[in-house]
Amino acid sequence: MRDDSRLPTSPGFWRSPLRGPWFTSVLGLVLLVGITVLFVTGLVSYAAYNPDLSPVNDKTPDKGILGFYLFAWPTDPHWLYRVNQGVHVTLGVTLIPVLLAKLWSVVPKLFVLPPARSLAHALERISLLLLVGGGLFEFTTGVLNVQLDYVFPGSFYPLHFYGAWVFFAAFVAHAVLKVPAAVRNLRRLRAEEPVSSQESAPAPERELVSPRPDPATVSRRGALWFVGGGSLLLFATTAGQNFDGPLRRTALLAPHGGPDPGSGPNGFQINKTAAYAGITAPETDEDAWRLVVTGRTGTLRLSRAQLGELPLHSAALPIACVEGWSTSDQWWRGVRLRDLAALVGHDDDPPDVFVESLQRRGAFRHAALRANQVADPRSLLALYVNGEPLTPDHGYPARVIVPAAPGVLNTKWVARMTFGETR
Ligand SMILES: Nc1nc2c(c(=O)[nH]1)N[C@H]1C(S)=C(S)[C@@H](COP(=O)(O)O)O[C@H]1N2
Ligand SMILES: [Mo]
Repeated sequence: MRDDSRLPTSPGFWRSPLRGPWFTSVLGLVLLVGITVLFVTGLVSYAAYNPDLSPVNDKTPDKGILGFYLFAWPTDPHWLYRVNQGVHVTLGVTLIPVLLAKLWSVVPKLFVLPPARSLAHALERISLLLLVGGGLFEFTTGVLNVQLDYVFPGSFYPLHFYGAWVFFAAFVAHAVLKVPAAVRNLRRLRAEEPVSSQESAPAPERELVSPRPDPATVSRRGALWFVGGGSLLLFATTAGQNFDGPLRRTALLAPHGGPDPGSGPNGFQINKTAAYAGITAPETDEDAWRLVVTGRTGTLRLSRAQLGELPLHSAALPIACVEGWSTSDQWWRGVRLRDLAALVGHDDDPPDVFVESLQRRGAFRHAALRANQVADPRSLLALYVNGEPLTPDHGYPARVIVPAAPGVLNTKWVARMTFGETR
């Protein structure tokens, strides 16, 4: 083999004394746990949209067998989506330094020549490309979606969803091959063992060790603290977006420059403003706006004043967005969805409902809710929040709020509700 240490294909090119089985094994085992949690919370998050209920809820209609695990999303506990999505996004951001350090620790392997020594070796290297490419792809699409607010209009969901399956399949194959060795390495090796004793490791792990290491400038343990410190910093500047009040201001990495929610009863985070959604004053005016409710016995047209005369109920529920931010519980007040169903002939057994907004464009202008969500006494067509009428940005004249559901299902500026239909 050529040994020209000016080329990255030569082992002598890579000089860091940090590289070796110990460093790679520690980072690998952290990612084993972390990425498994990301995958599970990601799948759960998709199920929370109730995609099999209606095509309008489903952003990946061609998923086929990959939807095998879907289930009717429950309404309890009411913070279910908030916690799931908070974990998914916050953990994903926190793991970025670990992922980068892990890739750095094995980067010499990407350059090893010949590209394949055998069929088995070729397959292993292809799976590594899927693993590295898939990992970078999932983390990048996730961060861009959270930070830039739908940079890939409509296509974020399929990219992130199918990417996750490719990545996780390669990840499982990799874990099956490597975890036993990683555990063995950590039993056998101590952090600061010299490079030479790490060289006694079995062949595949030996490839990580530089044959001509530079003198150390930091210990392996020190390098690990550095990576962990980076993760801690990201965690501390992201986690605050799951709360409101002073904690939210610690979320320096959460997207800023969005609509200012202001203060007072309606002063919690806004996703899309009324202006952005093209909702204008005349159509939401007291005398122009009617809620059109359709069901078994026909269609009713109700003004906001008529809705206000129906029995009103309160529920303390959060808004929890797929992007990872959420609010603490807000006090919503309005008409129970199941009472609206009863008005149009669904008295004892509330069915599914199709909800449409005044909004004319945009992916979230309509949504289907499942019967169990309609039946929950906390599910409301809200007219008030925290004791005040809804502001235009939070959905005036009326919006849906359902316990445990993702933000997307809480349709704002509702114009029409059709019971017994999901479209
Ligand atoms: N009509 C309509 N309703 C909508 C949306 C939308 O774009 N249009 N966005 C949804 C999303 S993604 C979220 S997270 C919540 C946010 O509600 P908020 O702006 O009151 O906090 O509204 C939901 N309801
Ligand atoms: Mo959202």
